Amino acid sequence: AKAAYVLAADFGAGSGRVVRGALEGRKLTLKEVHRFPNDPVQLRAELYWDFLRLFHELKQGMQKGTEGMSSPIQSIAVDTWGVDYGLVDGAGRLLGNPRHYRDTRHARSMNDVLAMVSEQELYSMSGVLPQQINSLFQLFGELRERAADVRPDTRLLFMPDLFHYYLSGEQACEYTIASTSGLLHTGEARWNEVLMSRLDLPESLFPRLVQPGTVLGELTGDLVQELRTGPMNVVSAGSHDTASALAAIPATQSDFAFISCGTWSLMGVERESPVLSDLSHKLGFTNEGTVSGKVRTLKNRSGLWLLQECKRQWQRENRCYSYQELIQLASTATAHQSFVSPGDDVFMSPGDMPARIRQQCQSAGQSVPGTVGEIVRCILESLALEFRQTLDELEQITGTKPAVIHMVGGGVHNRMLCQFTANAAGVPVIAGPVEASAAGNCLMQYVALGELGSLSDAREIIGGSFEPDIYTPEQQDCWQEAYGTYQQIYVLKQQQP
Ligand code: LFR
Repeated sequence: AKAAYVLAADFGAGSGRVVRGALEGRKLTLKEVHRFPNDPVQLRAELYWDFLRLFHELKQGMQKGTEGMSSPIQSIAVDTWGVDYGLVDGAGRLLGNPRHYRDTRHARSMNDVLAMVSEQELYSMSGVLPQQINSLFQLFGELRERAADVRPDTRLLFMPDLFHYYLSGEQACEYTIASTSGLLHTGEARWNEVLMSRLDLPESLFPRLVQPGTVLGELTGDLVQELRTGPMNVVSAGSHDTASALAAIPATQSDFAFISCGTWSLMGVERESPVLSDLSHKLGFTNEGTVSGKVRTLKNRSGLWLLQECKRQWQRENRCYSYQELIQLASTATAHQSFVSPGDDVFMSPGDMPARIRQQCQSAGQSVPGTVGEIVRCILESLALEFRQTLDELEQITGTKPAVIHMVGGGVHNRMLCQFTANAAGVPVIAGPVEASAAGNCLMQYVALGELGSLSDAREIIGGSFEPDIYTPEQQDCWQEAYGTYQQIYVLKQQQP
């Protein structure tokens, strides 16, 4: 069979890449053609994404991905991190750079909304856990600040939709990315007008919703000329990176938990219907849409963010380490000395993370990690213990204990983290593919193009195309003990009245 080529642009919160996918018979291969950093920009008190730069990188990637190819590229799709959006005016101009979800102002907007609609109500109306990053809160705050800029023909587009718009001229919001906003009806591809009217959000802001795997249109003539790529389709695949990553999990059984680990770690299970109990709310689980119309019940916590920020801080202090060096240092540090709660709010905004980590260890009466190796070890062990905690909670809220953990995303490179996770969780970790978001993005393009029939078809392709690494649990006794300590400090204490 002749190969069918597509381009997948996957923007993470820390870095982006453009990948060329080739489907030949039942085998998918990925070739990374362009990779670039994605650094937030602080401007006065505000934190932004540099959209124009990101669009430039996208174009670079498209050029590199088509250069020298004798076969045509059939389509392109973009997936990105969740919740963030841009506004465009009636002429299609971008109304300023999209705000970053880590902007500290969103906390206030959330409080203002919660004064109007309670947390419980928001949770049951949207299925989405109220968290300050949600588009709903961001938008509420933004509209108050710049009400005059919003006209009847102003439109909101989530990050991937924004890229798709400037590639194709078509305005639409794709379902999986919209499902991170808190603005849809629970588990449905339908804007929540009830919520909009209660919060005075103009319905006119919201364009039509499209399903994952939809051909939106064609690359504009201007871009075909500028980039010399030849014509291609612009597709809404799974536009949320997490939805795309889950589409590329080579699961052969249904009782699995997944961890998509990058800057964030998203851990959960795939289900037919959302979990909306008081317990799942209290434990911090949210429900987002999958590419096949199911639900992902998951916890959205910090992943490698802590490590990334520590690395940046050490760089500022003129101590530059590669990730490999950091892990090497961690491997020589003593095990199970101190733990942090990686998802704690104190770690949310950028800054001197090593200091915050020491601070948290100290306030919890633990030994304070001093060396770089000790800090890195503390982060990785804490992440693994948090995964174990989440696994237990998933069992509590769904009644089923997952038999394995599928881990995908950049975190898979971190072999120490994978092994720690298996050790802490007491179940095997099946790790890979690393570029799950890009792979899932490609697969849904093939579904849109009619090259593949369905998601289960797509998952089989992943199983036959990538060899996973399997980690079996080790050192169960000392990890069990560590888990007890972690729970004592960060879980049980909080449950006491
Ligand atoms: C992961 C992710 C999460 C989302 C977070 C913030 O990259 O998409 O799913 O909640 O970014 O947008």
